[in-house]
Amino acid sequence: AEAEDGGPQPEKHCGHGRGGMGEEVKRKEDQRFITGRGNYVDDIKKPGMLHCEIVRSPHAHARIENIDKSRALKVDGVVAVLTAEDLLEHDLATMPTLMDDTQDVLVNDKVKFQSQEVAAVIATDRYTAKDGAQKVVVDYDVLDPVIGADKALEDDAPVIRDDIEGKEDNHCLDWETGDEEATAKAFEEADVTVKEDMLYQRLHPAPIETCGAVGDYDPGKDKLTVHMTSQAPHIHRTLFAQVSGIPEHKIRIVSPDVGGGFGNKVPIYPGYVVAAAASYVLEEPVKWVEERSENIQSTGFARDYDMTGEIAATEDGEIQAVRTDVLADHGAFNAVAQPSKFPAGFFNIFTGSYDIDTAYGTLTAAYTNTAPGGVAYRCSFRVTEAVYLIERMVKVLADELDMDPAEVRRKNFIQPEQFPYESATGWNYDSGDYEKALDKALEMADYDHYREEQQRRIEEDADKLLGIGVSSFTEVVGAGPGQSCDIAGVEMFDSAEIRVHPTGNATVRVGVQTQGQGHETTFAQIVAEELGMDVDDITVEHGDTDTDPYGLGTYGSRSTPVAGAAAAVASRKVREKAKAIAANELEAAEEDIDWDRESGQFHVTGAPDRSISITEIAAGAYMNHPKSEEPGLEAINYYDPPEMTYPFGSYIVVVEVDRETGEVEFEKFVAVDDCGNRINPMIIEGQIHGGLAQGIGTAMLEHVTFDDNGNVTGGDFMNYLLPTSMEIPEFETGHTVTPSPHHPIGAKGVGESPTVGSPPAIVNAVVDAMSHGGISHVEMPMTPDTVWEKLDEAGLSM
Ligand code: MCN
Ligand code: CUM
Repeated sequence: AEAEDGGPQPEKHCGHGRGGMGEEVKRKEDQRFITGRGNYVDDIKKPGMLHCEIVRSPHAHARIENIDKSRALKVDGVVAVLTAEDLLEHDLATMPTLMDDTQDVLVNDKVKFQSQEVAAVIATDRYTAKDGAQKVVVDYDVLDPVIGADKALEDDAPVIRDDIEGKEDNHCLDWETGDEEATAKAFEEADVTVKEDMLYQRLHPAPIETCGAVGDYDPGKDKLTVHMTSQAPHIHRTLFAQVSGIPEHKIRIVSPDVGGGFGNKVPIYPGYVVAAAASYVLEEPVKWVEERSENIQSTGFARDYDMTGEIAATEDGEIQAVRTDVLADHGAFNAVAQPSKFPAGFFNIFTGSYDIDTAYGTLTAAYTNTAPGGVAYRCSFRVTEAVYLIERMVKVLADELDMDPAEVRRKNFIQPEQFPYESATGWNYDSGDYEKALDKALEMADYDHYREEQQRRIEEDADKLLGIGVSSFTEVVGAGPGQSCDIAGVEMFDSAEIRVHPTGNATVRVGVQTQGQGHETTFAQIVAEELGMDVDDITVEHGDTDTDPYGLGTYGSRSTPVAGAAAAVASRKVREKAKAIAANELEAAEEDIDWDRESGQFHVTGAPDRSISITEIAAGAYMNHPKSEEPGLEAINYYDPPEMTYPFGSYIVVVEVDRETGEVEFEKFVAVDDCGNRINPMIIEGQIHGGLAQGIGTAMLEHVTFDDNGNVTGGDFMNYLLPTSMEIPEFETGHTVTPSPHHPIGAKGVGESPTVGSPPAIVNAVVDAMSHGGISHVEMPMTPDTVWEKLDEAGLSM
């Protein structure tokens, strides 16, 4: 059975047995990963390869008065020491950020954050490079650092960006959305209004593999090859061409196996440029791989939104308006990784899953003496912050009205028949059935039982309180329509190319780049489904700009919504041509050839016996091609999505809060996700598990902190706490299926849903344990001391 758009219908196709849509195909890439045969940037070794170590500033704000290279150059094995001056000669001293700001590759004049790149030492091996780096003497004139967006905007704050002409303050940008007047009116007239301040703290994506690159300029071919940890090789090639002046066809970016990205590998970092520039200057391959603390301290961080949320509602819990005001810390450069027309990302979606008439949001961003921020971290372009805001505020409202938070949600959900739905801030939701997902989660969580248990513990004055948190989030992924979404000016389409070979197998090349999401499996499944091929007969390639079609890369859970659509459309193009070949082989008219999804065979209408498989057709395409067609069997598609997709879910978290220690333990963790039609349920479940772990890290442990001097006090894994298996409970996952009406296979993205949706559920649960004591909010990360203070404030501590 085909859906109207020709795509498979939800969940009906599990098990044609060829590894198509909906089958739990084991990940093809895992063979090499679990046998230690992965090929990461640091595995690349080239003859004559040199190594690069970056000298970083110990100060957060300082003018460089002098750099003395002489002692470093005397170290045996040190080949060169590069500074801004050297890069200036080659016009490589600065690079554009993704938001059109200009960042020094190596500091030219003034250091703007601790660990900023000051010089690069190139040597025959890594240890010698490090020895050399310790012998570079830099004289600094230390300036007062500006830490904290609020401090940055004070009148007498030192100006960080005096490199920008006429800049006399640390103001970075203002942004607003929605209807100010109508929202103000709704608030004036409302029965009930609630307000809460909340910080979405600074986080670091912390992939297992840090960032790195091997630059290799070949003077013979006049070609620069850069192997680098990139989530977006093509756009990085374009930016490299723009920075270096090297023609784009003379640059090859290869992103080999990537050990996790999570947004960290979307921007371009100075280290990449230094490795490439050093290779260009020295005409030898140069490798740069950063250490863990360098990764945490100097590569982009995420969040750092200080938000105020407000809701206006009726007495019986109908939400009439939402208002928010944000103070954002953007660090020393505006390097946020968002489509360029969205300075606050997709934060506009803060009306969430609810049918709310009017909304208004404002944001002010400031420069501070910290590493450039807003890169993204499993976030869908600031949707994480938006979801946190609205899902926290709904809980605040429910407590104010003394209503069940699940009921308040149910009352306000956008109803299935309202889709496509335009939100108060102008976003077009494609499809949803929020109540269904919530009901399923409530049932899985045994919600009523825990509500009773919670009451019982309060009445019995138990040592451990119970809290139940709900989050019914809506995500927006699949950037995006080229008209509104671009990265550095390039429209955010994506691509897939399929070549079916004479012996009946195929190579698929895609414009997105996997970092652990399993694309080599799931993209093969899409093609297997659409061509009736076996998934084992399909190889997926990605991450090489010399061979793959141009694409915008993997982030914002866009691979399935955009490149996945391209893979389906390209498959259907192949299928059309296959029909002509089938007609030729079967001696029938092309109009009389049907394709049967179940069997994967092409057959003459009304005569299922007269059939032919894609393998036989492939042979025909090369060995007996119809004269009406070109030989060969391939197709390419560049897909510009008409709209984004809006996955959603309901998460329910039950926690125990220890009144004596403030410790929080997870009693139950239920996640019901809806990402439309599912390609590989097992991979989806893995994505959910990983993302929930990161949501727990966010809610309970993680925070990049600074002291007043701008020292990163959370800059290593001793101080930046990641969750381990000890902190992660058993997850109970479930799903509903609401296909995207505009996506060729009805799929939505899912990679970020769990990280986006879970932090508010967790915080809501901890607050819920104490709300009878009047507690309305607990700031993340909810460490035992933070929680204990709240218990104490509520008179609940022991
Ligand atoms: N999928 C599916 N059916 C759907 C939707 C998705 O089977 N309806 C599958 C996809 O085919 C893909 C995976 O789930 O194999 C994730 O797909 P998608 O939601 O399209 O997200 P992307 O592939 O674009 O991945 C990006 C997303 C982001 S933005 C971050 S950040 C993140 C995440 O994925 N980083 C990750 N998950 C990660 N997982 C790993 N292991 N490593 C990272 O760095
Ligand atoms: Cu928002 S982190 Mo992911 O988009 O790479």
